[in-house]
Amino acid sequence: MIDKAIEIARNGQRFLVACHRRPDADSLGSALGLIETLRAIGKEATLFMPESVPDSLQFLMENEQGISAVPDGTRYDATWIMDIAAKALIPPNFPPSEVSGPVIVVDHHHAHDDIGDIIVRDTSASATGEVVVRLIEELGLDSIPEGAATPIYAAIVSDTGGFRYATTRPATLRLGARLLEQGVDPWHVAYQLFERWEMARLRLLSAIIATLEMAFDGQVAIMRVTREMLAICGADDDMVEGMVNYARRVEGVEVGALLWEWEVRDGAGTHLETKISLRSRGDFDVSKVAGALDGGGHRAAAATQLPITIEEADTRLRAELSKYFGSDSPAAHA
Ligand SMILES: [Mn+2]
Repeated sequence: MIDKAIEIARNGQRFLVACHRRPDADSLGSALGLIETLRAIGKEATLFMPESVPDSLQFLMENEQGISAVPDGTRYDATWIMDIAAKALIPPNFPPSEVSGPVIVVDHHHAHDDIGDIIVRDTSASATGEVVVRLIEELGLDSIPEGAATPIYAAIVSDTGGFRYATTRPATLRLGARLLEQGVDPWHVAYQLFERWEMARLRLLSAIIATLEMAFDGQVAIMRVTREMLAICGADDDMVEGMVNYARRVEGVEVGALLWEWEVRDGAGTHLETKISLRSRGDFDVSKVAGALDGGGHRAAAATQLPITIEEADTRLRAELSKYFGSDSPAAHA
């Protein structure tokens, strides 16, 4: 459906561009890359950002404001949502269709839900940032617009873990080279994304690693993070991002898991649920486990959120894993 998206980009004038809920570098980087592209072809493009942008991504926002609500009376020719595969990830206050116009999804995940009127999806792309470059080419631009290069590079570096994951293809590295040729500063991006941690985040890492338990004969490592741990460390939920990778890092582990006590705010106040983040070293498909627990994701990275306590989530996760890894021997604390 890329042709339809290109037609809308050419014929429309005013666009809204949104990220998925709790924006990450790929979602925000692709959104900013697309916004700069639409502006380069003479269109109006506005970033829809109803949530706060994590500190590690603030460097992308230097020249961008974003709006948290659509001004009364505004109508868009289309609204683009970047890097989204599940309905639950539609951002808060997302405008109704009479305001948004047709919704165009630009993504690289295997779709979990049916979202959007027009889908531009390439599951072979390492990042949605790569799909944006495809749009740039289809629009007939001969280069990546200035201002789009750094956000697109950030999107790709982030989703490939610094060009390390199996999703890194020759085309990914060629695109990386092209972006560097356009003047992107690789260390600036890597430093902001990976190498600049607040003290509270290091304290949180230490606390999370202290909970690490080996299970299923060393094939699975399970960690947890509770509201109390976050409070003690002075940390917030954004800082939990990526922590699950430390569980996978243990030698011999096939699956790393993080149980994350999650505060849900709704009309009735707040209550606790549990997110489960899963990472595989590559041989085992964690999206099967997440899928069986009402979630989804990729082979190597998947997640779910369940309306149960962290203890109950731990039990359900182990029951699901036992279908693949045999019965769990008594847990040995690392
Ligand atoms: Mn992505």
